[in-house]
Amino acid sequence: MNENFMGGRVVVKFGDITQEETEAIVNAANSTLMGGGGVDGAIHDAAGASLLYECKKIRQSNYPNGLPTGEAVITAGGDLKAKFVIHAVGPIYGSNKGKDAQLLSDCYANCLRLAAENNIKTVSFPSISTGAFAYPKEEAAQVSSQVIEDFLNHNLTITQVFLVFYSQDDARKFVENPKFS
Ligand code: AR6
Repeated sequence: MNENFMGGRVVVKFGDITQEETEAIVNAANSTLMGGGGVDGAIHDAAGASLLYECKKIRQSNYPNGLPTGEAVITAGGDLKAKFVIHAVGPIYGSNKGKDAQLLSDCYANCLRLAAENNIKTVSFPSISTGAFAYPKEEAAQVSSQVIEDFLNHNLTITQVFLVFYSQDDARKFVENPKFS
């Protein structure tokens, strides 16, 4: 099942994001940038040791206390097909004093901004925060679709955004709850 929005600029699919061939893939990281479980673990495994090495350098130089929630940084893709990985820290649902939606939106916006600044034309996102960080999938769909639409309406560098869900059921939950106009 591949569902399209915005005239094909947004494609919803299901699969393993480590296999995507877009120029960049997004990692749902945590503030340590040192890897973890879920999609973060899968991306670090598939990319190889250079990813962790670059993340350590970023921590040392710019974020000694960790990458704040809602922000994103970019590294090379190591052994991945994608040339770049954009590492974003999503909100842990319910622990941000009512600012979960804003922080999730910031995450997507910062990833898209970094992609455009690096002249990246195609980018794949996992469903940030909807695993270990427990963001309800239907709510996340409404937040992510809105921020992606806003961004793409004002930016022509990025030609296509892929939303890669790990199951058909998760992809369906997105397709049934988007806020695209
Ligand atoms: N491809 C695509 N989607 C995936 C894959 C994959 N290979 N693996 C999992 N997902 P999560 P979070 C989906 O927990 O909620 C990590 O330990 C998964 O089904 O990976 O942002 C980090 O280090 C879910 O819908 O990320 C952090 O500590 C979505 O990816 C923390 O978890 C996100 O699930 C981040 O939690």
